[in-house]
Amino acid sequence: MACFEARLKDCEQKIADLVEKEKTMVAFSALAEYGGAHGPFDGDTTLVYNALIANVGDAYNTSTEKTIVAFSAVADHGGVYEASSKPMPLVYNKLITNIGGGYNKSTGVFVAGVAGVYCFILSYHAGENKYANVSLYKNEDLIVTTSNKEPSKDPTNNGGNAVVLELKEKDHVYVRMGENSHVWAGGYHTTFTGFLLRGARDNTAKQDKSSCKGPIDHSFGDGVMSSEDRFIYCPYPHDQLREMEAKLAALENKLKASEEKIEELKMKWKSKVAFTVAADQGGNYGPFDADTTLRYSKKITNNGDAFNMSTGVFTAPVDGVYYFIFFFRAEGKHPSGLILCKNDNPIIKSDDTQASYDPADTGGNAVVLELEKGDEVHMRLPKGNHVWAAERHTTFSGFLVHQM
Ligand SMILES: [Ca+2]
Ligand SMILES: [Ca+2]
Repeated sequence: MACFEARLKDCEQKIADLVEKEKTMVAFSALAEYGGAHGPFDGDTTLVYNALIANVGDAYNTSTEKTIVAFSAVADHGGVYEASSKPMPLVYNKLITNIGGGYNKSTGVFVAGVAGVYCFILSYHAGENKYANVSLYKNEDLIVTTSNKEPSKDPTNNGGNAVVLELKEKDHVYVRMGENSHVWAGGYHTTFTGFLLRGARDNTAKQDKSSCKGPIDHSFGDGVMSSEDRFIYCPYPHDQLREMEAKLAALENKLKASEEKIEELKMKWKSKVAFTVAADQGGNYGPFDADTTLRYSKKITNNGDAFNMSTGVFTAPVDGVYYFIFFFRAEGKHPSGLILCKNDNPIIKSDDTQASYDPADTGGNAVVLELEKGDEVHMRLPKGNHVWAAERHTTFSGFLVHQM
């Protein structure tokens, strides 16, 4: 029983620590340790002192929880910007915003100064009756794409895509134009945006149960005690024994509730939900005779596992404000479009009409939603519609903005 009481006390202390974390005493000292020169950067930068000496109260975050990284840039090369027979970097050379200095407008490359979860959104405008193909890369890996076919009678197209990505420090993210493709880089249209959702944080604090070694045997065995036992234990009267057992059971329940509370409090950190998934059915998908939930079978990011890869349904793990963004590509053979639904109710949509002269288009939309724990969000492919579900064109992303 003493052991249970100790565990319970430990749990209660942990709960108090977690709840009072922000009210505890604060004192820190930290060093900037980057092995030499750090910078210069393109814009103002938060210098993260990454080597801790002391951090009472855990208020100084070496790994960036409160670091701000956000950029937006426009490709402005005076008009048509064209790749040769080889892919080439799409350099968004005009800065709108570059907090944290991670984006380089000369090279078009964003370098993660801190590890964490980032969101990127890219868009292009294309004219001149030429093929457009634009992809976002992480290091050497293609992550998402948006493209159009060479239009016959459709002189103008727009495209875009978005992704939530987990990056390590120094990971590169950039946009590349596919071979023989082009965009209109005349200012304003063709943009690249990125921001840090949240820095990496160590959530791996382990529950220490080592103070209770092995199962506690609080029975009196088969009830037969040696005279020595009797001497040591002093036999309890029956009702006193029952009382102790009841007390023990109550303690066990309280302990279980406390341990669950600890997990729940830890979830507050852990449930920073962020996902990006891509529809990967190998080409044209649909049309079908009835409305269908679009399944996105290629997982790019699924922090918190809130998006169910087999059903295509996102379930809010906590009450909060969430952001969702989707893009699709489709050919003109049939109507195309997608509807974002909250608990089966349509919220926002994007669609395009059937047109034989129009070989391909992309569409997309975004929304901020207040969700309760258990609310579901999915993308509906309406009856008679189709999308292009291949090559990471058709994607669905979302993340928790603020937990309520
Ligand atoms: Ca169209
Ligand atoms: Ca088109």
